[in-house]
Amino acid sequence: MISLFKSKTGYTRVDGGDQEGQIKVEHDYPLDQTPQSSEPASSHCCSFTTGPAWVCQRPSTRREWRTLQEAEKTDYLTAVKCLASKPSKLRNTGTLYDDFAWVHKYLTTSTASAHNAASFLPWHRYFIQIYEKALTEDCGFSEVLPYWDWSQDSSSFRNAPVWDTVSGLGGDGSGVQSIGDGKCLTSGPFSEIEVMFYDNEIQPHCISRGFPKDEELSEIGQLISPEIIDKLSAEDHYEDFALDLEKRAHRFLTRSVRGDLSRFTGPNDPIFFLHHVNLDRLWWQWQQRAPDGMTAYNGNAFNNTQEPAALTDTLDMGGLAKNLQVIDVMDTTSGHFCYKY
Ligand SMILES: [Cu+2]
Repeated sequence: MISLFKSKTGYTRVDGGDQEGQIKVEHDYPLDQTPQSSEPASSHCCSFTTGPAWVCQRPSTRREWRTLQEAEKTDYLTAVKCLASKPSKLRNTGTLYDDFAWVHKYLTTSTASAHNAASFLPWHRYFIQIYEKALTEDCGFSEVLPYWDWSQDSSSFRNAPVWDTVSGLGGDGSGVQSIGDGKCLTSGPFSEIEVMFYDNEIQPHCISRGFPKDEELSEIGQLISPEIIDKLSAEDHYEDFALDLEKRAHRFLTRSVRGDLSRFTGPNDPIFFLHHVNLDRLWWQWQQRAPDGMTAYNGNAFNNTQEPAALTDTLDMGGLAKNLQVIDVMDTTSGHFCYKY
């Protein structure tokens, strides 16, 4: 059985395979030819003894936005914009860009609703991976997802480099009044994009942001100060760590950007993804540190159930990609994943 691999971001095909995992063949393996398997990805990654297998040989490294070269930032922004020129894979109308907002909103009605629950981190880990795959396969992106370490900007939110109108994602809305207490972006790479969904409605609109006043921003910034993040990362139990991360650091962005981010169609604003890659990074770091980090998973399974969380819980992607189990996404260097931070 073969899983999802691409050698450009570190995947390597291994034919045969002995204890050292000797490499005999090495070339790209197109993602769209990925054999579908109902087995957990991890079960056919690393315990292979005969026939070809693909292993994550050289994980790619996701980097912080401000460490990217200008050309790398441009490549990323260009690929993100490109999603809005590709047709939806889920509906007859709208674009591939809209699909992400649609699925994230759909999730709230799914029986496997992954917010306010243990599944928050694994579901979003898989979701941003699917986003990277769309950027790569549909829009020619050849790098890996960047993240925004907002703790570095906790006391100067407005001046964060991610908001640059040339080499960033554009700043505060400044055009006509739009959805979610925000205004339309009028500058930056995304000022021309029209998105389709707003919460439950089909309501084509500009990307909308509405930063609050500086006083409020500095108050919100305290949720993501380096000291707070360090403290949160020192939690020993998964449930404590995950819920704290979701309810504090995660929500800081909703409150400080507003506009599209104020509803479950938040992926309309591309900052959503840099934000979630950072949350994933904090989880990844926690997994490296905690003694049982690669298997630690507990709490409430989903938002709409009292069931205790289990590694066999399903991550429902609403048709955007095949559903996986939580266990499939625990390790970022095996199975469907091949990255680190
Ligand atoms: Cu979410």
